[in-house]
Amino acid sequence: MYTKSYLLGIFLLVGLLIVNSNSLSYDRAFEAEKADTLEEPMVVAEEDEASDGKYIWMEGEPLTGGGDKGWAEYKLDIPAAGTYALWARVFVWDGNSDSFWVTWQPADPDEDAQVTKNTEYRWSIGKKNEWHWDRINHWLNGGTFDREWELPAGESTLRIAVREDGAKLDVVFLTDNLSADEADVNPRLPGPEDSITPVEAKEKLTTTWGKIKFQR
Ligand SMILES: [Ca+2]
Ligand SMILES: [Ca+2]
Repeated sequence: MYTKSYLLGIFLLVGLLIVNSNSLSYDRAFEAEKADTLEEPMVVAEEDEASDGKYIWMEGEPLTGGGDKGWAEYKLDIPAAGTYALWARVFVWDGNSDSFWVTWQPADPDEDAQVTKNTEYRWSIGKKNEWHWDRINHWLNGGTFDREWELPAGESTLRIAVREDGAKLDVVFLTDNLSADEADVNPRLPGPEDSITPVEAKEKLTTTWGKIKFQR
């Protein structure tokens, strides 16, 4: 009898974890140009193909060098401690305009990547000459890998800084879906669901516990 109820307990616990991991889903999209702070020479520019007709960049022509000046900073409220990924809608011309620096505190330290040139924070964008969604990665000297951030609940600070001029940033999409498959993650443009107050994920946990207790 003891073994039976013990197994039942394990079964219910596993069930709870599965239900709960499914319910704890959060994403949010926001316009890059609606930064809390925009430091020149990163500026807002207009283009019909950009979401809301605007994007941000350090102005630059194809095939030129230049950059490492200016940044955008976003204060983001994280609803629940967890692991998060970022996607962004971007346009880059070529190999001379296809990267940014990205730091997200408190997961990342308060480090100015434009000064330190730390490759941990270097984001390389592969697809050229076309507006597209790109998973924010780090371009290390040994290869390029998708990034994930372990964040506590509460305020966080995301900084996307110019590394090469001419790279355009339109929309940022924050998600706890860590899949590398764009179709699975389905990054999207900002909509009415992107309220300033984050979704309270804890309510679903309470409901799940209540149901399991009732079944017993
Ligand atoms: Ca450039
Ligand atoms: Ca935009």
